[in-house]
Amino acid sequence: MVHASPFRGPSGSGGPLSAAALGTGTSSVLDETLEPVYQEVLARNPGELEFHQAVREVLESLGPVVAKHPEYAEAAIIERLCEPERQIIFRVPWTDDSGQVRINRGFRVQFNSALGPFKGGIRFHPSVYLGIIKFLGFEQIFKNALSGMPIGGGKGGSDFNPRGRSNAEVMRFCQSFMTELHRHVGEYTDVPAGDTGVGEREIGYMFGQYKRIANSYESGVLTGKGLGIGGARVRREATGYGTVIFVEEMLKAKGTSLDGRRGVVSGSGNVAIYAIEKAAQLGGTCVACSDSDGIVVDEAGIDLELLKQVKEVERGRLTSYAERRGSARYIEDGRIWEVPCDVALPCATQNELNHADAMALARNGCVVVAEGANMPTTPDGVRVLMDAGVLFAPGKAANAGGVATSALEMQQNASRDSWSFAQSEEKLAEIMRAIHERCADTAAEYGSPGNYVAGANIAGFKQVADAMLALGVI
Ligand code: NDP
Ligand code: 2IT
Repeated sequence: MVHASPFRGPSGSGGPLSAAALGTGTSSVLDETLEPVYQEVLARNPGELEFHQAVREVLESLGPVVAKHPEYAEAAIIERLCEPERQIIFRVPWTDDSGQVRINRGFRVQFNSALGPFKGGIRFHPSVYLGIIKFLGFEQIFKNALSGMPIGGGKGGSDFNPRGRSNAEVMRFCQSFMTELHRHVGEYTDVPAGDTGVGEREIGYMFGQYKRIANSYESGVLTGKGLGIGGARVRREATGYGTVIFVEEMLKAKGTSLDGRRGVVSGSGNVAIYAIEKAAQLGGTCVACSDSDGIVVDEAGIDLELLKQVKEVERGRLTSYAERRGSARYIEDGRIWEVPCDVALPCATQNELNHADAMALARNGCVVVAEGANMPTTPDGVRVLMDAGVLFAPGKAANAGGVATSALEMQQNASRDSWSFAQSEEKLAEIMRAIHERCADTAAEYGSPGNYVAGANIAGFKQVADAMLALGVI
């Protein structure tokens, strides 16, 4: 189903947008040794604009690294990093409730396994095409390295739109998807998890089908499972919690905190809900969130119990939240980044915060932007925020808590163990503090103190590059 979107990035309409629409037109100059690598990526992957954007964003940080380490160029590390190890595209046939046979396209891009088995989520959204899965898989390589866990990078998904589909339809779709995917995944090969449109319900159906085909209760083949079928405590909360813990670390480094701060969060899915929850636990108040139809502004602070009821239990829309909450206003097609805030957390989708949005945030006194979503800020948006002195946390650092906790789930599955909520949450906090420190230290070491984009890209890249060197030309 095609629906109106308040975001200027890809919405429900499917397929790529132009570079101008993505806000990727005004890039800074690349290092002269990296420009030909980028041109080759453009030529080899035509039309995959989000993938081009994600590659360019990393390459823009790597000038000082390749200058200091000629061994990376000699071994063609960057060229190899930009080419996925394996890309799988498959037909997903299923039958809807009226008996009509439907066809979707499934993807799994196994991008890089230098650090461990491919690891990354599965996205179900009508906008999914190869360029989206490749940008997500590429980002995942560096994010997973930053997490400090032994996991490589991959991503999968389908252009299936779960919106409006019955439970039985979602189940049949997931079973058909896994019927093909099962031969490509495994505890030591590739371990998918959730992403947009894929949560505990979908992971449960996919695990059920995997278990049936493989005749093996191989819990470690998927993460994000429900607690009753081998899932880990805090996985559901991990991405949102981790993003806010990262924000708290950034503010702490500036001698301040989240306490008493006003937040605005885009999206109202898994990441957004638990970002709002952790912000409240740390003394902040989130006053707005969104879905792809509109925004809710609730000056009394978002009522989390009601939001969870509407989104997690009823799988409803934000209009339903607004109808039941006296202090809330619903604005159809509203611009969330125009709501004044100290802390902005884009937690919906790629390219949802553009140049004009960044200008509005800076003008309204925003002090920190942290990406709960993957690549939600356009390149020119990032530049506006940084030039205005707004603290900026890129997704591959800020939202790494989700995949890190997935790796903790793998660890618990492998040892047939189950940790308490408190123990798991403390581990997540430790990991986020370590990622923050690593990004900050690396940025300073390479001459860009305070630049978390450079810090994340360089630290993640170096770890993967060194592993690739050690593994030889494969
Ligand atoms: P959910 O499906 O739970 O929620 C997504 C939210 O964002 C919904 O409110 C949805 O609105 C909105 N949204 C998503 N895609 C679009 C789009 N193309 N156009 C307009 N609105 C959109 O997903 P998650 O919360 O899990 O994921 C959100 C972001 O966080 C994604 O970028 C994902 O890659 C990233 N992420 C997720 C992790 C995880 O563990 N789940 C880990 C790290 C990053 P609507 O309901 O109207 O579609
Ligand atoms: O973007 C992401 O990091 C995720 N969707 C989570 C991946 C995972 O394997 O937990």
